[in-house]
Amino acid sequence: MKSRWTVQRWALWVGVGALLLLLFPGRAWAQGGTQSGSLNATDINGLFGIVLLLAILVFFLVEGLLVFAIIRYRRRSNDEMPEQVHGNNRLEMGWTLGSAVLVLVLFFFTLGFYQQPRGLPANSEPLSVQVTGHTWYWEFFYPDSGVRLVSTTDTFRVPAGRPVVLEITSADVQHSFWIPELAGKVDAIPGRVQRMWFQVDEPRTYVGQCAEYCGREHYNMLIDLEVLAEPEFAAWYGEEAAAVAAAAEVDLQAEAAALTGDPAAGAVLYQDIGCVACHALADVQVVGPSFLGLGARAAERREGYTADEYLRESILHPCDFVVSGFTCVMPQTYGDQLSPQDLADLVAFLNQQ
Ligand code: HEC
Ligand SMILES: [Cu+2]
Repeated sequence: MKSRWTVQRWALWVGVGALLLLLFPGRAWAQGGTQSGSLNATDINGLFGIVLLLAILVFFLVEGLLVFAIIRYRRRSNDEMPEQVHGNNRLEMGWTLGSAVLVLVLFFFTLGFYQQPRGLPANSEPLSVQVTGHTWYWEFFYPDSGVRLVSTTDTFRVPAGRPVVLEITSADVQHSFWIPELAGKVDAIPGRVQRMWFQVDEPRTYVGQCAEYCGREHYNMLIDLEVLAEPEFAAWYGEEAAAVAAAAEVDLQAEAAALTGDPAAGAVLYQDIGCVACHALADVQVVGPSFLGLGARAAERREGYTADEYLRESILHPCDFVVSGFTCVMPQTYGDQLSPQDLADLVAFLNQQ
């Protein structure tokens, strides 16, 4: 009687467990990593499939032999004494070599996988993002544009159909970057940069989280990833990048205005960065207007601009105001090249002409 009760109790617990699994599958599945959203994840899952297949074969082999032995060599009468065996060289060699071969096969497949993700698909234009773990949020920095996002308030956005290369590090303690459906997890270690990449072809959202216990709010270090179709990504990214550039521009202008310019340093810049190719100091017109008398006329050039403001604007945004008789062929990228001090020096130099 007692043993049957135990069987029933086990059955009950197994049933309750299965029910709980059915009731709360939500996030648990998303973290399983068995659905693949990216090229890399497909490879990881392929590897997982191979390991699983081998494990199943080994399971049935071992359990089969066990059941076979139990039945075939069961004790048939009370006074029966089975044959006693001590060691079997052939068998032992067999299972040692057999397992060694299995391990080698697994090693071979795994090695192939480890090498594969280091190379990006040929002819791709990857997007680079620097990922930094902080207690307790993720920072995503796009070095090409200066766009910076934080996981607590922003959605991490990347384009579909293009590899995204992540350079992962940490600003404080150890974290681990993990978006289960996209790729393996990569530890974020202070003072070290680890690279990984993924490519998602269909626009979709994914969730990820820190996978290394890092303190009180570790549970809350979540990542919302949105993979956008290329045109939508370009639109969003363009806006963010423009906002960053505008903010940098405001800073550059304000910082340059607060500095005292050195005309001698400005004269050197005039030569070195090539203003001299289009502007002359004497009364000769080259491509652009001569700088002769510029200091005196700068304040009158544009309504509402002081001489300094006009000169800074003319260097940073030459095409916003075009001197009559000229077309705007002046480079519009000086804002990216010049430091606030450079700008102040050039303005001081121009004011003296
Ligand atoms: C490729 C030729 C080219 C180069 C290089 C160039 N400029 Fe110009 N620049 C022009 C032209 C053309 C104009 C007149 C049209 C306009 O206002 O945009 C001009 C206008 C200006 C003006 C307004 C002049 C006025 O009389 O109001 C300033 C100031 C100026 N440039 C400064 C610079 C400085 C400083 C550099 C170097 C950092 C530089 N430019 C490099 C072509 C050039
Ligand atoms: Cu963590």
